[in-house]
Amino acid sequence: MSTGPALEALGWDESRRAEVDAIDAPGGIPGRVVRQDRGWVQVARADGVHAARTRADRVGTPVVGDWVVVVDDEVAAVLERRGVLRRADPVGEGEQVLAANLDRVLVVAGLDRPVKAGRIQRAAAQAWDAGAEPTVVLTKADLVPDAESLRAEVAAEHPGTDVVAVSSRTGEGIDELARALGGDTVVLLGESGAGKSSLLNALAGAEVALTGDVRAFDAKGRHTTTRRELHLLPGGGIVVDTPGIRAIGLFVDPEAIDAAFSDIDDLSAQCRFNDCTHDHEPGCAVRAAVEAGELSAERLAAFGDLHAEAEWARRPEHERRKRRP
Ligand SMILES: Nc1nc2c(ncn2[C@@H]2O[C@H](COP(=O)(O)OP(=O)(O)OP(=O)(O)O)[C@@H](O)[C@H]2O)c(=O)[nH]1
Ligand SMILES: [Mg+2]
Ligand SMILES: [Zn+2]
Repeated sequence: MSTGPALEALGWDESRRAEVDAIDAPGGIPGRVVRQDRGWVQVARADGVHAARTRADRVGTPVVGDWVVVVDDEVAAVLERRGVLRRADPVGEGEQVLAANLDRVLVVAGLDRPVKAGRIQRAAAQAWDAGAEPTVVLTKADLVPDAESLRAEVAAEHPGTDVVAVSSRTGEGIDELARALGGDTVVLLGESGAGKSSLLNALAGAEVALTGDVRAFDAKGRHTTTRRELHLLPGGGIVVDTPGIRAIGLFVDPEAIDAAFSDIDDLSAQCRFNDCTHDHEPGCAVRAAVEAGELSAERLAAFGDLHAEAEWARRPEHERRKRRP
């Protein structure tokens, strides 16, 4: 079975070999899912990209980023997921897994429109939940007179989260970002028209993804990118482009929200009660910070709202039907 440099470029980690060896699949070929369809996946392997069937009763639903073992053009096994990006299932109950084995989430927002704090907070919580680190990427820096001061403003609004400003048009900030990504597997999240696919192309130095005219989706609500797909950058680095989604229902562990609001989490260590809800308890260090003007009341409210939403999403369907929060 060949692995070698081709698999390493896909993010292969030698520690996975034991996992592959433990699978009883003679002639099994390891590879990484780059695209998923109903009943099929496209798998990048040492010998190129090949389609493989997936039978839900045997292997569940492999997602983009999964490592799989293929036998006779069929997925025989999915290797252990080291973290998944997920959301509340938009149709059914519980969670929907979007991608697996990610190192970093790029939260993409265009500077051609107001940067919405809520989007960044939600995506940051999703990132930590996936075991990945969030980086906010403000695109279209070429469209504003002072991108650096906008970047600094957003960074101040989201303590503990890296924020960079780039232009896919002029190339500003792209090389630095590419270097920071190294050989990581990253996923691009952000609303339609934010410039995710343009960023992918800029990082790749080639037109690997279709990009769209902003006016097209303003008028029709259309998305240029219609599926999640994993791309390899020529200089290393693995990027999963996604379609912009209008709103996501959060499905994360509470700790992921705490990680996205590390400033509040740090303060709460000084609250008098260790189960303080920062709502009415005496000796609350978080509310004290709001009163002292050190923490914005909006940020504290957003923190509470996300916790409530995440808790709600985890309740069983019959309970959720009774009452909305
Ligand atoms: N001026 C400028 N325009 C940009 C930049 N990045 C993207 N755009 C433009 O923004 C529009 C949307 O870009 P896309 O990359 O298609 O956006 P997307 O986030 O992939 O959108 P969806 O695929 O629909 O989710 C296109 O018209 C791009 O040319 C940039 O850095 N500067
Ligand atoms: Mg796109
Ligand atoms: Zn408190």
